[in-house]
Amino acid sequence: MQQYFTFGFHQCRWGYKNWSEVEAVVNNYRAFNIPLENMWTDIDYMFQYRDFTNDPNTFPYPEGQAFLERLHANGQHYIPIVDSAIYIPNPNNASDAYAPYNDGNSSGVFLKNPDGSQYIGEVWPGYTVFPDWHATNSVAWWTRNMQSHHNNVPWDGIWIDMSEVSSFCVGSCGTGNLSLNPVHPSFGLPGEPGSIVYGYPEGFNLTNATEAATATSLAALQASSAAAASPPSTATTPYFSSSVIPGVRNVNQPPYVINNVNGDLAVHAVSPNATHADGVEEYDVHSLFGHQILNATYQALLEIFPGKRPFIIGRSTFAGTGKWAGHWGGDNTSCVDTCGFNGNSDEELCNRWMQLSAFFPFYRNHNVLSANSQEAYVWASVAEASRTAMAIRYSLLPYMYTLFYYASTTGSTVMRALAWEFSNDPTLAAIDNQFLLGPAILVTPVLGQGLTSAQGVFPGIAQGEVWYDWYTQQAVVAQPGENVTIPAPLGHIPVYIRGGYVLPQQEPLYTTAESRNSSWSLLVALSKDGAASGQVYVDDGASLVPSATLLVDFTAGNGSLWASARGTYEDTNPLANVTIMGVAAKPSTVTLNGQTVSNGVSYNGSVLSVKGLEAATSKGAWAQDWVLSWE
Ligand code: MIG
Repeated sequence: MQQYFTFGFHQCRWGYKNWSEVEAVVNNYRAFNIPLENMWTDIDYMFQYRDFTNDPNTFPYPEGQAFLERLHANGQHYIPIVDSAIYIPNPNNASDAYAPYNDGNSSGVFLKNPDGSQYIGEVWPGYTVFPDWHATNSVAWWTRNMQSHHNNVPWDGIWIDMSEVSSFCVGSCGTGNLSLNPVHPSFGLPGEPGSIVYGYPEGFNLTNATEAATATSLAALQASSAAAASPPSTATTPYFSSSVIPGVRNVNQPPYVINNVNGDLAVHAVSPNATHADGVEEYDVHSLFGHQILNATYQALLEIFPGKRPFIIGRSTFAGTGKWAGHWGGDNTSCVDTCGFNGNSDEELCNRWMQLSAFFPFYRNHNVLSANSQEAYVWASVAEASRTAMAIRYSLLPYMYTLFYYASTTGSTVMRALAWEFSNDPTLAAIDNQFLLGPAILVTPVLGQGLTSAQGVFPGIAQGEVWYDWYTQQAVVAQPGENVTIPAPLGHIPVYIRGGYVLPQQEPLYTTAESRNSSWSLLVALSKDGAASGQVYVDDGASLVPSATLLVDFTAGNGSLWASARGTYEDTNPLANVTIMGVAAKPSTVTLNGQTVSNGVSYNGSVLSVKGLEAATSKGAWAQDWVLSWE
């Protein structure tokens, strides 16, 4: 179960230069009235890329504290990155001391070489060591360092990166070399000469011909000077280890097919021969590093925020990690992330992405170093599209939160493939361009460049399933299996509501805290038999073990809608509106608990709308059970 705030929109990028730039982004979102819940910083905030430090020039603690006070006062949150490797200082340079290393070294929490010396790889800070999660003191050491960083920068969650666990050199490359600490990785960073980001999404040449032509020729120039500097190697990758000695275990080059660089498992990650405190070789537990660092971080956050659900995402996870943390997809190209990570984004792609991922559980815009800015306010059409989609998302937060409640208590899913929900229809197994959010929201996004329509099916039609257009609230007319062409100009994402469901809503306001504290509404989508049901789960949105919860059941049928609550969590927000889709004829009376509702009732082509119920529910929408009837 996640905290409520984690379902708000997140803005991240590699390359925010200092606190003022970060705060300017927060202010710009506000100025453009695009909800921003969570602001993130990448490795840029650190002092020389060292975990648990801030650069005193660009991200000083006092300025950060003042900024975070303002951010928190506005109901917003801050999440920094933490890398998996720990800088090991040059022992000959007394001014280079780094406390988290010294603490860890004396606590015996770093991976070793087979000969018992420290395993020293290379990551962003230069030479690094790696936490050994098998060592008895590792979690306590990790927690201490997280705690002291949090004392300096009161963040709200943690982003764990490089946890595969990644290393830039092969093997224990720092052994004997600590006085030669590399000041720069052996590859160019995005934006550095030779690595300028000239990539754009498909179709950029059609929508921005001049810029695209310039970028293409500069990219060609960059590629040809790179080729001149280092001619392409003619060596082919040997898939079988060349150095297999029968009967001898070589964990870096095991005697089976591995499609890794030079067939060597020590490339790009800590070597499989790194050795844990209990003698276990990294080879045997490699895939668990990412899982264990998230567990350690989870334990640390429980110490820092007692009783609260830790908010953590990680790049490497394993079966079961979901109990402690979320997962994000790492270094995707700009074609597959919210507005895209690697390469530049453009207006059209970012517009489509901001709308699509408004229906994903984790909604984060993230960008690579030196690529063009892609915050939602950068293009007017993207700002508008974002506001539109975010209003839908934020209005449905109670529905999404309830889905997470069931996912965390029963193992059910949040985003669903169509075939998962309609498992009796084999034709749906191939559908990968549409998805359901829970059982009742169908999203059919535009996935191609330059398109003005989407294509999608409406599952279950043959069995009498009814689908309502989110925007018009009218039932869709479609044949079973028909691949329907749906108009979807830029800025419009097709969304449908499944008949038979009651969706709880609150007002889409700037932050999730404000939304949680606003009036309720219900969207009732009647099935062909005029029935519907649903639930909403409510608690304080933060506690690991809430002291009070509320579960409300909704049932509609025969011209009535019942709400019936169980539990002791007190929510005093009134009920404002009930919208019922699929009402065959105009009702002559609407009653709430037998009392005629005389104002705020309208009927428009199968949609019955009842507004202004606040006065009748002023103690809270679910404070007592009720029945709304129409006939
Ligand atoms: O080697 O911290 O996947 O999200 O922006 C790149 C910089 C290191 C990889 C992560 C990406 C992050 C980047 N990191």
